[in-house]
Amino acid sequence: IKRQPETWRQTIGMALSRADEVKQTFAALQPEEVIFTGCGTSYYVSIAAAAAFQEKTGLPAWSVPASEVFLNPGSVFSKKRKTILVGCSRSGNTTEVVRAIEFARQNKLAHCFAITTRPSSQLADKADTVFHLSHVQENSVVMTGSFTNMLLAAQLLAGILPGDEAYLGELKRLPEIGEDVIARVESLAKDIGKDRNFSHYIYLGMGAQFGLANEGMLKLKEMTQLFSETFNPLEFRHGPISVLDEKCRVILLSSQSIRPYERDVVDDVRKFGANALVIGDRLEDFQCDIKIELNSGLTDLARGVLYLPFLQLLAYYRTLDLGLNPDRPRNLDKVVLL
Ligand code: F1P
Repeated sequence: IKRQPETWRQTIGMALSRADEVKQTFAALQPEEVIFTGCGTSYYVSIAAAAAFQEKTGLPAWSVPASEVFLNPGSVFSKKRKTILVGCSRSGNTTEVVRAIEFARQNKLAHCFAITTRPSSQLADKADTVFHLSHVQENSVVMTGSFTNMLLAAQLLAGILPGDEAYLGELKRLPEIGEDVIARVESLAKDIGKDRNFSHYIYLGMGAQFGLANEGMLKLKEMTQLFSETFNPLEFRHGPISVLDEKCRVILLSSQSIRPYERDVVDDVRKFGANALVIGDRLEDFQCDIKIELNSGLTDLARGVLYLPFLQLLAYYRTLDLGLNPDRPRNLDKVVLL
């Protein structure tokens, strides 16, 4: 978890060294949409990546779980559009994502791009273009640094294609800011992780932050098996809010662009007796139980990976407090095969 900023530096170097080549690929293909896909954590990368990609490139971009690509292709592909399919996978060997790429290529439905940490994998072999993150080698079953690095690679691509120097400049600052964030939040995560008062964790996030909220939720679920779920903050009020009680901890991944709406949701969370933790930038105007300031000074779409170290460390320390081994999540293997 703590070595992530150093790996982000290498991901930035890798992506920028490929800038001319990927620009040429996209220019030659003239895609009309980009679909990001993956499984589990890598699907959550896809959700956050698609949001940044569409905003920055202007190309329609969205995400689907990899199984939808080959089991439900009619609802994924429109024959009228030229598509780039981006498969995200740490291992590059998860059956669903490999089949998704195979299916799209065999049926000439898309040009296939891969983002993976394993250059010698089925996904890397089958894709037309590959972003290799071979400097990110994780041995753990639960993914941490692979998530942030795959997301950062996709965000860099989203900045490179339109030549958005302001966005690329923000992304280049992430390693340094990340080191500061980790140094400041680790002891907080440890203390909060030891708090035994909560048996139900709810993660809230909107837009790209929805993918990140899901990833925070999944880390806690995989490592601790505690009950955890994710909602869009405003959707949360349309029913799910009825579950709130003093056993719930609600973790909001704040986006500055929707701040007044978020404040109302947090007020509701506290009104109904639950605990509200908010993480983000410039949190001074929230009335909540815990604030985790990222202090990044970055825009909502650039700040993304900075939320993760705290969420990962929180899950890690909660796991240790429960007497469980965070490297041995129940019922889960490193690579899920069909
Ligand atoms: C995807 C995944 C992870 C999960 C576990 C098993 O792997 O399902 O989301 O946490 O590690 O694999 P991959 O396709 O990214 O290798």
